[in-house]
Amino acid sequence: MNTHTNGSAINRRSFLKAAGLVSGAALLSSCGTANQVATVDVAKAEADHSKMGAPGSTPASTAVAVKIDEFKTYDATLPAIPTSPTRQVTWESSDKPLYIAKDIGFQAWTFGGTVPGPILALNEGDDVQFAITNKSVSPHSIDFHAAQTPPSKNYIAIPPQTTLKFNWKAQYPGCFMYHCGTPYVIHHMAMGMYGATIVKPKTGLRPADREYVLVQSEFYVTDPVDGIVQTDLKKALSGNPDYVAFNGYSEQYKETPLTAKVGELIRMWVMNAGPSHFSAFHVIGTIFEAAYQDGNPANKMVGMQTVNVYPGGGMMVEFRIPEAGNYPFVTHSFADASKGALGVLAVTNS
Ligand SMILES: [Cu+2]
Repeated sequence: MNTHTNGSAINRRSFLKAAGLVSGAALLSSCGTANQVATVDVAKAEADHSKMGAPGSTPASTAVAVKIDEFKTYDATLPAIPTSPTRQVTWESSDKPLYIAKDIGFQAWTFGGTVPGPILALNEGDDVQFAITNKSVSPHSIDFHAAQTPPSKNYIAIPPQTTLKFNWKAQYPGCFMYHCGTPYVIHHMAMGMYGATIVKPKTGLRPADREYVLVQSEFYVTDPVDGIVQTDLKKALSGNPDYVAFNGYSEQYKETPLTAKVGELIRMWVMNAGPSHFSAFHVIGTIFEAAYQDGNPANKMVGMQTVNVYPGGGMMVEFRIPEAGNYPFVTHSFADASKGALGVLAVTNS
């Protein structure tokens, strides 16, 4: 993205174009017109960030250590899907420090207090009655890739301490992203505001013995201050992350493997939240019996060794393991695997 006009600013239109958002009326409407705001000023964005109570902004003379909740493994199991065709979904966005790697506390912006946010599991045809209250100190928004709805009406900025409600229908099955779309979008996504929506097809899927949801994402961070790191927007714009993770924590499923048994049908829903890197999802030691682009059963591929999960996209893979052992899963984009996007599937005989 060679669009820098000076040391700290890039042309805004180029920025949005690079982010695939140049036609995003809602995004423009939530931050003024393109004419009103000519540049993305990284320094300003960082200054705004520092006003948001981020621990890194605390002057050294008055700094206090930030308390971070003990890390809990993100449960990758696909939740059971209620049979009711009307789903009331009520979330909060909030600011929260949490761990993204061993001993690395990170100042996050969250949906539901975790990174990624909660897994939203639906059936095709479900009506979602959605409400979100912004408990953060900065404006946020939400964009469901699984929805078809006017962004200018529903993907708008939600001021702090206010609630946005809108309804949408899950008309396509698949593995979809949701994320905050508030400018600067890459900043809000790099802060942790994303998650997966899984929509099961009304025609059903063959029974699986295990169903896991993995969200790959990148973290771009500053040096720690008071034991906590912040998002480094310049690094995010350069696309050189410090950590890459499945479900928000580098190597968490290496420490706490996912499990399966020999011969079981294993289904993984893999969503790539980016914000910028492609995922080359691969399970070492096996081949995918079937893979479905964006998780739609109509998009079937067979015998895949590695699948391309682009930023903002999803994939569903199915496979069986014939012999017990530990089977690492990675992005085969190995710089990112080396930065934490790897885990282990521990397969036992019984
Ligand atoms: Cu946001």
